[in-house]
Amino acid sequence: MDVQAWLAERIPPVDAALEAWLPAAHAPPASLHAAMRHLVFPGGKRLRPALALAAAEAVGGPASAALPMATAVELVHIYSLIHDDLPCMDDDTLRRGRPTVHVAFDEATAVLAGDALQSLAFQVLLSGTETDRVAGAARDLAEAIGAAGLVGGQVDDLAPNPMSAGTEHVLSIHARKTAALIRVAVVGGARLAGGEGERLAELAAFGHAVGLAFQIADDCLDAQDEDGCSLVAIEGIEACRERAEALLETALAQIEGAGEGAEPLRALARFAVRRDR
Ligand code: GRG
Repeated sequence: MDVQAWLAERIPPVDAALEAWLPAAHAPPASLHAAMRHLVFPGGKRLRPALALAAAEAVGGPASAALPMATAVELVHIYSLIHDDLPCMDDDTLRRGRPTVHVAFDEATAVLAGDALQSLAFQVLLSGTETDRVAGAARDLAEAIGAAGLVGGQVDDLAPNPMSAGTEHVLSIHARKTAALIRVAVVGGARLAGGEGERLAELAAFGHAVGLAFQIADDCLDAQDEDGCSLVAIEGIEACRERAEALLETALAQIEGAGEGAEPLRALARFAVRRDR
């Protein structure tokens, strides 16, 4: 299938929702609002929203049912990028070729913009009308991005030389720091479209494997970066490429029985792992 054509149709409503929910850049406090928008527009690949929408289609719903989840996961993703770039964390001055938020604004504004984006994510998600589905998705999102997920993974990533603890420890960091948000995007998107039971369990396993494969593919793309917590430094680039492909196969096997409606999800998984940026 033509994943670019699918994305060209599905992502504009996500961009429109982000635009509608984010406070206007000129409204006071303008520095906060402009900082919140800095990495949202222009955005990145919008991979997590795309996965949420595709998961909705995979369980037979319209992609539009997953729009609150798609919007929320992108807001959380942007918050995590802003905080990850801070001097007390990765200390990066450039992201996607533009100044990071603490460079374009200041450190306090960057911290607070990240905080506000995280709050806005839950506001958007909880504004969905199917209250039982929304409550499940919000609970899953909170778990995925807290101490047991994104934040805990980041803490272990920031520890001195996390790679010295070996492959399993690095995979555990990747699982929490990267795969948890990808998994919850998939599961939450499916939940909002009415997915339940075994289908959600399969999609959770799919999301976990795609998330790990995505991060290992990222490690391969950043192989020359000696600062990050990367499996490439332990296993070498060829072994990592093979591991990412094996995880992709594991992921696809989870949704083997999901039929034609899961084609966009399969195509996105391949794109996430085989991309060149
Ligand atoms: C600070 C709480 C906190 C968490 C930070 C997600 C994260 C944890 C940090 C972001 C930096 C990073 C390298 C994360 C690993 C996941 C990853 C490869 C993020 C980049 O995702 P893309 O490629 O980004 O989807 P775009 O630019 O396309 O939006």
